[in-house]
Amino acid sequence: MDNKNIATLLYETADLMEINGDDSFRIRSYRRAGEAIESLGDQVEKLICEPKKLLEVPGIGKGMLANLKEICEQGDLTVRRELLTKYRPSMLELLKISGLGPKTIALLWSAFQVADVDGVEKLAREGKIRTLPRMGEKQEQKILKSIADYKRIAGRFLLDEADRTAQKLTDHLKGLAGVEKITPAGSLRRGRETVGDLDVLITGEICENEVERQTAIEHILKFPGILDILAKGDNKVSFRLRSGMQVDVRLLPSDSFGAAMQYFTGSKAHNVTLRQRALKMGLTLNEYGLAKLEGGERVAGKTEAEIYRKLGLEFIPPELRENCGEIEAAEKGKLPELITTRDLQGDVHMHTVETDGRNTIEEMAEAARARGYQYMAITDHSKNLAMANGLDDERALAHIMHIRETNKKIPGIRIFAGIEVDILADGSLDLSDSVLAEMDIVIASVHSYFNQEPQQMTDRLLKAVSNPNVSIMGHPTGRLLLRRDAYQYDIEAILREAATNKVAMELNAYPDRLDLNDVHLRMAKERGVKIVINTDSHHTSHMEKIRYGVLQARRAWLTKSDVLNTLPETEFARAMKHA
Ligand code: DGT
Ligand code: CA
Ligand code: CA
Ligand code: ZN
Repeated sequence: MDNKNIATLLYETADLMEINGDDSFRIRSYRRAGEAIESLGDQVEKLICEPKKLLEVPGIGKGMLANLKEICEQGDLTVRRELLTKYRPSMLELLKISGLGPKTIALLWSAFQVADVDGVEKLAREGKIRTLPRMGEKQEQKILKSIADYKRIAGRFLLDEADRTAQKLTDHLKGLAGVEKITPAGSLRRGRETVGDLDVLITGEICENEVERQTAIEHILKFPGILDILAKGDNKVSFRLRSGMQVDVRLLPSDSFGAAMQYFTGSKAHNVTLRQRALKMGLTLNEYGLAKLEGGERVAGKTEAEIYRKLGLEFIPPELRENCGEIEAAEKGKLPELITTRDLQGDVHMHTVETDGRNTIEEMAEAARARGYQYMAITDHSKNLAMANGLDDERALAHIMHIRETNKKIPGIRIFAGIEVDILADGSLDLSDSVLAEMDIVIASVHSYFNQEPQQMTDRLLKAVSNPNVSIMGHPTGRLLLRRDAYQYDIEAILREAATNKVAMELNAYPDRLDLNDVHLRMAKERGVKIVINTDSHHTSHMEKIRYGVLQARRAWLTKSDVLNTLPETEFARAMKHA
């Protein structure tokens, strides 16, 4: 079990103990241990044989160590299991709903013996929750909204988690003789921002006959972390992982692999339109191939490219397959030449130990150089973000000096001096204009007062975008995928102002942001606003997440010329100064 799953187990245990009214000191010790393990560099599973090292971690004492041993050996904790027999496992799901804490859940349980999402929703609709102490109509409405939000996102996963799982599964399958290709399909291949279930296709000799396919399926089912098997057939197996993610694996003969890839990559809407097109041409398209309606002779199926060609279309990259005009464009030979990761010359939003990053300027620069970038920027936080130890004017100036010195010391990459400056509640910026003017790059971001009225938020952002020092709007809608909605404002108005002032919009590639989204990126492009794709790295290991940003840019039909950090160093530097 990895650290994240162990931490989740500890948090859940703490929540269940709170529902049970246990000692608050004990509850806190579980939460502290969970937090410590989440931020641990090494895996607990490995450290467990060196208990001394674990005991050095703040928040882990002898008692907790015994718990960790139990988790590593048994996959669960006795306390948690016992509490779950006293209460209901569905309470763990209720805890995921924002606004429903352990205390409220305990109250609902003792008053109504209700402990599941649908049950609570029914109580709220019937106006029964307002009869409880410290509850009212307002709380009831809030709970209903939270439940609606929860139902919308439940069972979906961030792109990088799906990607990691696909990678682990691929590694697991590689060992099997007779497997040739293992490819993720579905929403992951299309680069959607979140993934419902993981679709994986396998081909190779082992898929050619029933006996061997069964051998392969038995091997697949040895994948660690499988919680339960949902379906098992002749050429397909579905299972659920402990993380909650569902995985569908299909085993296919190589002569129909292209057709299966096309079908299972989707999207459904794209496939439906494509099939209608085939019918008009006297052809049928399904997961086995493209064939003539009359007589059934097969005309394509081995590769996707062949299928699109036979349908009179350019090859459509998976990211565009959403039935949003791509088929018409492919017919006319007018698909855009989509941006690729190789086009990017730099990553210009990063944090260091000076604020809330984990690495030094040198370490970040070396990691960026190793990726082959021409340039990068250090953009630490400003003082309004006190939690992150943000910079005031004086420290910001000293930091610029430090960045410039490091730039001289490290050859082979240009390190720009930048800042991610907070946009304060009234739209003014958190540092003096004279300090901002010293920067090569100024990213302006909202990190507070997310709930302003749309008009107030629009005015606030307009003011920030019209500050002549601002080069880029950071993570422009502030959403956190599966956690927090975008803040509301008139994005049209901001894009108009940004176009006038030559301020670029960020596409923040961090997988829980992916902000701007595809729709807004297309809007920006249409209005002549340039994009900068950044990782917002707080650690050298985050820089690879740039590819999720590129996937999102591709889904928005962006080309190299839409994205500023494809420019060579000097031109990019000029663009950041609106020159
Ligand atoms: P997800 O899992 O919600 O993130 O989204 P997808 O796109 O991965 O959807 P999924 O897993 O239900 O199905 C994978 C692909 O299989 C989908 O993109 C297109 C194809 N597919 C599924 N159901 C149908 C269908 O009823 N008709 C057609 N033409 N294709 C389908
Ligand atoms: Ca899927
Ligand atoms: Ca699926
Ligand atoms: Zn930020």
